[in-house]
Amino acid sequence: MDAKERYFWDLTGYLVVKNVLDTEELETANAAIDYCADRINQGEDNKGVGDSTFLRGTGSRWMHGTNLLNIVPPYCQPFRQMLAHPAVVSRLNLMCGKGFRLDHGPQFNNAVKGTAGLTLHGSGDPHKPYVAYHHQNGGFHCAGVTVTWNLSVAPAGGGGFACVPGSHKSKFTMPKGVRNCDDDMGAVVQPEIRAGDILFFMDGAQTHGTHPWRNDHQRRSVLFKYASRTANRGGSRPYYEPETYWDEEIVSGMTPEERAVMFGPTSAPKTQEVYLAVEPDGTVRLDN
Ligand SMILES: O=C(O)CCC(=O)C(=O)O
Repeated sequence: MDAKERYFWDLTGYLVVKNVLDTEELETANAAIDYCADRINQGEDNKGVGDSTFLRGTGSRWMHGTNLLNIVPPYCQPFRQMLAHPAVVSRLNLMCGKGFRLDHGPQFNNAVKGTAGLTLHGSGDPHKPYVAYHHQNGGFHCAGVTVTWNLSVAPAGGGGFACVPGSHKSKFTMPKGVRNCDDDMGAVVQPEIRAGDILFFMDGAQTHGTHPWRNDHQRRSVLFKYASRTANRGGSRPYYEPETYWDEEIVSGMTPEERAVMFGPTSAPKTQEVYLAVEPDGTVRLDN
């Protein structure tokens, strides 16, 4: 990561690195996606758009139940090569610190002409210290960074990844029109990303989402969700349930309040059962 990249990353919260994959590598990765394309699911129309008009479109498309690292060889190879690619390691060592790890993914995000966008999210709102961005001693740190490998071009204005540059440092609540893109005040950018480019973004710290896909060709993006060594982003996995994180016999018979502190770490708990409060009379209760 050179000084120019460092400046852009710190300023905006994202970075596009060009031409990481050559033509042959792109062909191989696209052939691997073709191999398992019948596993692409399409969700309900407008599911992730909330009350937005701008983001509306047909259902989002992704591969469910298939991890691209685990498809039959040789098709898994392109994705295994992406995992600890030098272009990734050299930058993540600085962005989220040495010892970073893959938290979840890779996630294949697909789109065809008319596919809906995704409401903008992140920006540390509400503040999540475990994936937030901060500076200390002349360096920076972001505990949640996603690296997107682009297997087809996303022309500027054509849809796909969109973000609010600088939002990882914002001190104020995001206006609704920015979040749903109906009145984005010019704050939202959908950068051009060409096939073979990789995108780094501060997933969690920066406001981001997707714009509807307007191109005749498919969107083909593979998202690797990395975290700092001690951060944990994925909240939907069984491993954070008390019975898995500990052993079943250790948590068996615990009260809901005792069990609340036995969940494994995650920045996105998919349950209210982890929150506690103390009543005025000193009783500890689940806070939901
Ligand atoms: O598809 C994308 O590029 C962005 C997806 C997204 O918003 C996310 O992974 O949180």
